[in-house]
Amino acid sequence: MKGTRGMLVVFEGLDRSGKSTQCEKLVQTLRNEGERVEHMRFPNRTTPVGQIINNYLTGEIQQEDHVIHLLFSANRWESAQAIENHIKSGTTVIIDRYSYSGCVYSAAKQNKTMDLAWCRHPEEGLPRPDLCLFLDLSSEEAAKRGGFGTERYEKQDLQARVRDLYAEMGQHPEEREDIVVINAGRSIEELQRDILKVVQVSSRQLDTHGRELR
Ligand code: ADP
Ligand code: DGP
Ligand code: NA
Ligand code: NA
Repeated sequence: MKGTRGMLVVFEGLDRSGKSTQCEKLVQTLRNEGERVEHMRFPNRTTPVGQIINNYLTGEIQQEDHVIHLLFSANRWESAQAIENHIKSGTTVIIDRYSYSGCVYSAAKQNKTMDLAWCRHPEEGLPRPDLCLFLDLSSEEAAKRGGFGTERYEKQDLQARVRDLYAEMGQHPEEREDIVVINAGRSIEELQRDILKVVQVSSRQLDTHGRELR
């Protein structure tokens, strides 16, 4: 794909919706086409902040809701400059979860002082994705898939609220244009084809409208 900068594409969805599977396939496909692609994921559990998050998710430690929210956000800010540098140098960046997760998982806790608007604030100023692929699957379908139920948020009632909050974010003027809803209840191959098409369309739109950073 021509152009002066790389695209920023993020995958979002419930736990077990197929994000990591599709993220890897897209990275491979684009690399096979000769594109430079950087593959990232959040939370990035390898940094000191990420290790605290990991211990929280596995249940080894507790954290106050606002504190862990800000740490998840800090974990993205740790990589913000790197993301921007990659994009500017013409590398496509594909990320497994981003700010949308940051907002909906925290808002799903129903803490009185943490509505969606509050949860958005620490995310403001992070590199803005060109495209957010939301892999949409019901919490019932997600629960049927392998491995569900080991980490902190992998409970069906919370996941159901997360899905509703993703839908709410999809209506918001800030994110509406960036989100494409993908029906994730189909085969891996079907999804892969659909996702590639959406990415190609989005890339052509960038070529038409200019690739300056947003
Ligand atoms: P996520 O990253 O969203 O948690 P994964 O890609 O890890 O999801 O997939 C979760 C589980 O579901 C894995 O066992 C994976 O093999 C399986 N899976 C992924 N995509 C599909 C699909 N389209 N249909 C059925 N099972 C899938
Ligand atoms: P995984 O994507 O499988 O590595 O799981 C990460 C878990 O953490 C998953 O349940 C979603 C949740 N999560 C991801 N990002 C954030 C965030 O920024 N804030 C909160 N509260 N939870 C997040
Ligand atoms: Na998970
Ligand atoms: Na994953």
